Amino acid sequence: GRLLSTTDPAGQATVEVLGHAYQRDDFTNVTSKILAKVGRNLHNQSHHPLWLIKERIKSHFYSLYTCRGNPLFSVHDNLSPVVTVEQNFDSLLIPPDHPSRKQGDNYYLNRETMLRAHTSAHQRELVRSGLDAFLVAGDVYRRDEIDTSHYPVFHQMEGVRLFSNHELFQKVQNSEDLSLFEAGGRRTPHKQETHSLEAVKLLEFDLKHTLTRLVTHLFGAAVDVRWVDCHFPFTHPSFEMEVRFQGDWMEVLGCGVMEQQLLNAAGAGNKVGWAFGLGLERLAMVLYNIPDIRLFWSQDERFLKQFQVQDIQQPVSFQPLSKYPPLHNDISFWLPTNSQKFIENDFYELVRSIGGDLVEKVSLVDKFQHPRTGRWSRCYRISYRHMERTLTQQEARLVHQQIEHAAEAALGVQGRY
Ligand code: FA5
Ligand code: MG
Repeated sequence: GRLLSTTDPAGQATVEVLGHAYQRDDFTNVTSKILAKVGRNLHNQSHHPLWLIKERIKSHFYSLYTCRGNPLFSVHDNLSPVVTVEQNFDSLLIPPDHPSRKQGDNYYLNRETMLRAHTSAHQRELVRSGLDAFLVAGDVYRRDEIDTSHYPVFHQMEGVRLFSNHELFQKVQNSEDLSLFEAGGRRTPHKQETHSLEAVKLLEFDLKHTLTRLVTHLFGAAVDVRWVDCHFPFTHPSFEMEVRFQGDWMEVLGCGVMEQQLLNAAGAGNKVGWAFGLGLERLAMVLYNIPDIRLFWSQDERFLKQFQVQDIQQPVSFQPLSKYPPLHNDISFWLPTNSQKFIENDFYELVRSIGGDLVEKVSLVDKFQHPRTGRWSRCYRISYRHMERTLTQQEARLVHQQIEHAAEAALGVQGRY
């Protein structure tokens, strides 16, 4: 919070986003660097790799799932990223004191409004409008760590599918006795209290089957996939899918059986459903072998022209731009006497807002406590790398010094430079 008020033009009482003015308050922490990205809509920019992967997912769902000859899933890719805090959290049953609401993790316009942190923020309104099956694609905003697969603005695709009793059980023999709901049930690791086990098992199977089909459609049958159990306040049970990428497992999506309380509140209490949210950058990185998430923001024709295919199904053989060498510079400082006052994401944000896309990664390399004063010291290594040319040590030094000064001015740390 504090950091940002100091970097914004003094005395400005409102923040302008997409033509609307929002009253600033003690929650406002959005920066001009971030606001400059709102409205870029990379996912709607024809032949951008994020557009291409979105189109391929859409066409997969259109061709596979139809209802009397019409696509079953409707697609929403133009919903404003400015949402209420209520939409982003409360509508998804995320409790008032949940850690995901922290100012340190989100971009707030003020106490009531924020840049959405996930496309799930639109689940309730779309279900309420009567839709049974939909996809939402959009830009989402988070204050997060800095490395080659995390960026403060990224893109998600949400999918939701609801089933009536008849729809879920139609393929099951002797299904007359089966029911979606069961009275007096208990919540277990496998199901919610109101759901019947039969319903949950079919939903879970359909969800995993749908997503496995999607990734094999995108990557081919050789793709290595695994499921990990996890937790979201708006689904139960919940899972994450990981895909093998460059020798490691990379998380590409979260999903699960929708909490019935959410459906009840959205006027669909007679149905059950599943939902997923996937990271479009992560999938595009795997599909096209894109080594760094910053490249999606590149305006370099050598990058963009590679995605100019005639037909969206045509394979793209992406030639990574050669990687120019990185430069590493360390920064060490004493934390404020009350070390709780130091928010790591405030530091990451400061580094990103000064270093911009020159910063590839920030990693904590050392911390220790002074034996006498009790103060904590931290040392971070900042890796600088330009995507399109070789950086000079002098250029990197200049940026690094600005970061050193700004950290002292804004974060209450004391440089050991
Ligand atoms: C969510 O955002 C949930 N809303 C997903 C969900 C939807 C669960 C519906 C259940 C039902 P998560 O924070 O894990 O979950 O993010 C989902 C995906 O977004 C991740 O798997 C990853 O692919 C991508 N992602 C998350 N953070 C970043 C980031 N900083 N940069 C790039 N991609 C990211
Ligand atoms: Mg996750």
